[in-house]
Formats: sequence, structure tokens, C-alpha cells
Amino acid sequence: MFYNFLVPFTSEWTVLNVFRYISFRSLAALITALVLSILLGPRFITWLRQVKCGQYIHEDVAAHAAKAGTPTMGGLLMFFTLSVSILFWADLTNKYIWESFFVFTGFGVIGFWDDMTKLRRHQNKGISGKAKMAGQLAVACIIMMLLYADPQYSSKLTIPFFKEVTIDLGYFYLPFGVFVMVAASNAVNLTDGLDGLAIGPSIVACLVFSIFIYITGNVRFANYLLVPYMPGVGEVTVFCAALLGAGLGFLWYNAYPAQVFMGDVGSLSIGGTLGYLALLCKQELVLSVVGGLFVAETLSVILQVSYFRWTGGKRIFRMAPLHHHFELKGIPESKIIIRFWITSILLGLMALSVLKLR
Ligand code: 57M
Repeated sequence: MFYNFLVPFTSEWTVLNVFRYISFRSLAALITALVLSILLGPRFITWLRQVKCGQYIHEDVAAHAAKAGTPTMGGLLMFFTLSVSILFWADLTNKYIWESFFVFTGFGVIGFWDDMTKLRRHQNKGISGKAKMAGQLAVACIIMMLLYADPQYSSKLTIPFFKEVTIDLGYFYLPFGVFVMVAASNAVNLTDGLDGLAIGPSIVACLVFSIFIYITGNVRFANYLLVPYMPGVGEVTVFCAALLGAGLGFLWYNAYPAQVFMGDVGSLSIGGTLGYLALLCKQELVLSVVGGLFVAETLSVILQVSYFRWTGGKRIFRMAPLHHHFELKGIPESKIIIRFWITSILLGLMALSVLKLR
């Protein structure tokens, strides 16, 4: 909004030129979302308690019993602070800003519906798996059609660490992109089982993609680092920064011992958005590196369930997803969380090295 209102006056007031800079507006977006989240957090958590948004807790992991009644749907706070921040700082005529916002909101609505269903039923059973998947597919298909119809967007898959190798998937890029967003959304959701466990690695991934996105939208950096240049995409750095601020602000209250959980409204939207950001900057496969923890958590579930069915009841892990395995081995929750964060920072650095190691 500031960009759209103030930039026309730059010829009279040169100081307003600062609003042209993506870097300045990104920093402002991050601070706005972060400060708003920290300030509004306590009232928001009290409100969630008042409207009885308490989390139902499984009995299988004894250590979680003390978490009963912790308010959930903290993702709504992220949605609010992100929206306000974008409204203030982004160029509202940029189509990629609206696409990003659509993905975040679209997946968020499905998560909200799931959370509300759980609360209404007073148990951990939300909407059916089929309904959830149908909603996720619908949002992802709309976005993929928009991206595919974009003349500057290519269906070529970038291969990390190889300068000149790309694979043109043609029409197959559409289902591929849908898969990336839906898988990322569910993977973040599966990981969201300990305090700060999902939001920490999500913040790292968002930071990595904000760097990729900035470079993709800057002709000089893109040419120098040999990444595909796409005019207009750089503006999404402001969106990423707002998401970073909202995520950090949420972590303030979700840090162990958590005062609030994000709920599906948070996890599905963050995951889907990370998938979209990876597709937008043509670093589709880098997502599996920076999001390696999400991949490991998902694989642990796939392996556990397949092995359980195949052997008629035997398990590979004490319990899936992976974080429950470590919990049941007796490792304290805070230690598991911090070790997962350290791993995700290392994975983030590895993902960034793609820029130079080719
Ligand atoms: C949701 N969410 C938590 C909170 C959060 C197929 C199967 C593996 C699915 C999986 C599953 O349902 N995963 C998705 C995981 C829940 O958190 C809520 O859900 C939101 C995210 N969707 O924001 O609102 C619980 O997680 C804990 N939590 C925290 N801190 C946080 O910041 O401590 C969450 C956020 C909360 C709280 O206790 O109540 C969840 O786990 O329900 N299912 C499972 O993960 C279950 N695993 C399982 O059944 N494994 C079997 C299968 C694979 C054969 C096995 O290995 O034998 C476990 N879930 C739990 N207890 N809670 C079973 C044990």
C-alpha cells in the first residue's frame, strides 16, 4: 500500500525513493509482522481460551498429557499479522504477491475447516482424509494453472548442482507442481507434533527461499548466479519477509513449553506456501534439501505404516512420525526440538550452497 501510494510522489520527494527498494520494504514487513505478533499474542491466546479452542491430546505419548487444553489455531494469528504486513509493504499490483497470498489462504481455509471440525467433535478427528485432499488438490491445481499460463514461467525442472542440466516436463509439470505443494503441506502438518518443531524448520526454509526469490527477480544477481531470471518475482521477497516475521512471532509463544499450537490452519498453509515458493523460483528440488526434516518425518510414517501392514503389526520405529520415536526413547522434548532445528539450519546452508556449487 505504501509502495502504491508513495512511489508516484518520488519526483517531488526523493526521500520516498526508499519505498521502491524491495530490501527496505522486506525488512519493514518482517518487523511489522513480528512486532504485531508479539504484541497481539497474549490477547489472542486469551481469546482462543475463551472461545474454547483447546487442543485434544492423544493418550499414547504420556509426556503430552500436560499439554491438554493448550489453545490451538495459532495459525490465525500468523494469517492476520502476515496480511496486515503485506497490505502495508507489498506492491499490491504485483500478481505474484496475490498468488502467494492465495496459496497461504487457500490451504489455511482447509486447515481451519479441519480444526473447527475437531473442536466441534471434541476429539482429534477432523474432516475426512478425502475431503482434505480434495481441498488441497483444488488450491494447488488453480495455482499450477496460473503458473503454467504465465508466459515467463517454464516447465523445465532445474537440477541442483548442475549448471546446464534441466529437464523439460512439459504438461507433466502441472501434476508435478500440484504434488510439490500438496506434499509440502502434509509434510509440515505431520512434523507439527512438538513445541516449535514445525515452525523452526519452516522459518529456515522461508529464509532460504526469500534469498532465492530475491535473486530470481534481480537480473544482475540472476545472471551472475545462473538462476532463471523472472521480472516481478522479486516482490515476493516482501511476502517471504512478512511470513518470516509472522513465523518468528508465533515461535515466541509456541517455543517450549508452548502457550499455543498453530493447528492445521497454520501447518497446511505454511507447507503449501513453501511448496509454491520453491516452484516460483524454479528451485523445486531444493525444497527436498532445505525441507529434509519434513521429508524424513513423512518417510518415517510411510515406512512405519507399510511395514506395519506388511508384517501384520510389527514396527520399525517405536512410533511414527520420527519425533515420537525419539520421545519414546526418553530424549527430553526440548532436546529433540533443538537438535531438529540444528539439522534444519545445516540443511538450509546446504540448500544455499546450490547457488555457488555448480
Ligand atoms: C498432526 N499433530 C499432533 C496441534 C498442531 C498417519 C499418522 C502418522 C498421522 C499423525 C497425525 O495425525 N499427524 C498430524 C500431528 C497434535 O497437534 C495438533 O495438530 C496440529 C497440526 N496438525 O498444531 O494443534 C499434537 O501434537 C503435539 N504438539 C505439541 N506442540 C506443538 O507445537 O506438543 C503439536 C504442536 C498435540 C500435541 O500433543 O495434541 C498429533 O500428533 O496429533 N498421527 C500421529 O502423529 C500419531 N502417530 C501414530 O498414530 N503412529 C502410528 C502409525 C503411524 C502406525 C505408529 O507409529 O504406530 C501420534 N500422535 C500423537 N500421539 N499425538 C500418536 C501418538
